[in-house]
Amino acid sequence: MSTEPGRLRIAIQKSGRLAERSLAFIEAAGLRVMKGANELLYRIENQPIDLLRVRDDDIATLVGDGVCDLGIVGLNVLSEQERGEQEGGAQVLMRLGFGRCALKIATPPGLQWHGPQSLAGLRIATSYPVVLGRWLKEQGVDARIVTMRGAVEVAPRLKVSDAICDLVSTGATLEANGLMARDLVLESEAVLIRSHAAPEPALADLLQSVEERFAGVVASQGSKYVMMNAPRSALDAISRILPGAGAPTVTPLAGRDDAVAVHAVCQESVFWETLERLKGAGASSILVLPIEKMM
Ligand code: PRT
Ligand code: ZN
Repeated sequence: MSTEPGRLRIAIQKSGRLAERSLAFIEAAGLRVMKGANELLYRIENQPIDLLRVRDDDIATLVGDGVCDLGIVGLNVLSEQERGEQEGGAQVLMRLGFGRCALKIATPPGLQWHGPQSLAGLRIATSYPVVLGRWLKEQGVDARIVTMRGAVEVAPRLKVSDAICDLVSTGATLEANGLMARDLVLESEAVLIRSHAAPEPALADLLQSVEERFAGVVASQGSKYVMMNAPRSALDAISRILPGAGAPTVTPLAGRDDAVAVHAVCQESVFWETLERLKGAGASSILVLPIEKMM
């Protein structure tokens, strides 16, 4: 793979479930993606950054080996390939809030289930033998792992296995195959990973600024800007109600000594119930606004 010096490299999935969302995430950080003729490599127009578009299975290796500085990959894929720091593995910087799914144990409904112990002595088909093996060990369960590259959900019907361990998002695939979800092995979503190898010295500042922008995109995703008027006497009560907010900004209201304007960034969802509680505490003219950028 030919890569140029003087440019930061980010590995992303070329096509598949994470591909579009990864590009959208990068663009949300103000990096303008040029979709050129080169299928393998997209350039960022306004920064010396290249996007390497690859199979998701290769992302952790590219970042672990220092070929790429950053990567976006499913935590499930990363956990399966985990190499540890001594072997040059990659470091998870942050969860990105998309590509959510769960690695679950599922069985035919006829199998009696009393918890993970029910898997003892059974055959479990999966594409995640490493993660499953680790989980079984933690649970103290001795079972046989049958590794399959795909079509795991048909294994029990083909009598290849008694149970499966597979990714689930809506659950439709399990249902279509007459399987019941029984236990959670790993909760997954797309994560940003970083190489342990230091970047080229000239790119260190750029790498830090990209990481900060990405953190800003993640932080702004679930956050809301909340504004209201409130009696001074209710400030303590209101601060306690605001979900995941630091100290709110309090400013005087013209011509009113008893009331103030309160502004706060809430890191968690602001529900109708929250607004009703704020109102109950004396707040009025409550506004909840989306946040576009945050740093
Ligand atoms: O070509 P490449 O190797 O890059 O891609 P891939 O085929 O290995 O992966 P891809 O594109 O299918 O998925 C990429 C990543 O998306 C996964 O590694 C997960 O991190 C994430 N993801 C999120 C999912 C799902 N949701 C998901 N539902 N990956 C797979 N599935 C499968 C699931 O296994 C099931 O068989 O989709 C099927 C439908 O799920 P239900 O529950 O909605 O029916
Ligand atoms: Zn893959």
